[in-house]
Amino acid sequence: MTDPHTAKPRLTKDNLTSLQTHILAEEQEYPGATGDFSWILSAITLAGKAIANKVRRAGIEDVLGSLGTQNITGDTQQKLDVISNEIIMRCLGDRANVGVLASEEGDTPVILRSSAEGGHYAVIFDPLDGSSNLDVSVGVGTIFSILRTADLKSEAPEDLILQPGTLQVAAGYVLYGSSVVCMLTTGHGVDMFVLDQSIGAFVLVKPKLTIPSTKKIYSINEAYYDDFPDGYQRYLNWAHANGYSGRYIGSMVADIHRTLLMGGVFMYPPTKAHPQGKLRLMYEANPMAMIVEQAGGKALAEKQRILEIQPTGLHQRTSVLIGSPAEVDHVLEHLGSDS
Ligand code: P6P
Repeated sequence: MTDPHTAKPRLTKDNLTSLQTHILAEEQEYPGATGDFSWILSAITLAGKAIANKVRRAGIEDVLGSLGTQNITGDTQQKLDVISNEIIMRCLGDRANVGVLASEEGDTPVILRSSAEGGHYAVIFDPLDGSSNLDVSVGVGTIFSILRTADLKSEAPEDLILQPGTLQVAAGYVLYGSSVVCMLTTGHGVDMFVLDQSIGAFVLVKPKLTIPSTKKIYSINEAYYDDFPDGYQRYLNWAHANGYSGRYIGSMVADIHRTLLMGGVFMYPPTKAHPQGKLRLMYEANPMAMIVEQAGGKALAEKQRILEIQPTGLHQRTSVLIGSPAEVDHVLEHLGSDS
């Protein structure tokens, strides 16, 4: 008689599987899992539900518009940036295994508890990516990356988190769009969940999602065409001549989500304004790179694998070339000796 507690869960399209159930099932499947992830992920999804509620009521409650302040990376802070940041800090703060929190909205990482006190993980996040689009109801999102810190001897905040993306133990995003979507990987493929408002739970809709290998869609802000390195200009000229469509939302979470589901390539190359690229390595590029690679895609900074970049600062920027393997290769073919 099979023990019902150890039998491998059978995921069928008829199952109603919540994110928590799915993570617990995954943890049973992988030796050594201690339930740590489900504890942290339940805090992140709780924050996602609370932020989704705020975003959905943005036009009703006085949470739109900017605060007139800038964060350390020079971005104008929207009211909801700060509100979302506070929600995430409050949800994660009481998770006893979280030692470090680091946010796009915070100058430096926050140490909650040392490794000796049980703080074994760091959560690094962009609380509301794309928030400048909020006033016009364009999809925005929370991006998060989870690193282990237990094995590190240093207690210096930055040392604890400046690890290459290959060491992320989990990554994901919550997209606040026409539906609220959570995309998650713990290193064993990518799973997509949608918030069912009627029961207040993220339910599994696409287990082990894979990115289409090819699709004639490129996603880039072509306004900067004249600023891009020659190779990107050569690629764009080739794409224009080969029947490609341009799709650019200006919100990384929404652009990456479309690329994951439909295929294509998303790029933010170096420009005069951002010679290193605009997007942030630790809490935008790394988590997205882990998700896309786990879904069978490619994620590069020029020609280097994003996940292999050794970070030197919490807010450092990088160029980004992410998407379907065949589409990333088409861009690489045109970069030639540029970089
Ligand atoms: P641009 C949003 O401000 C963001 O950080 C990303 O979400 C997005 O991909 C990018 O900047 C858009 O930048 O220069 O095209 O407006």
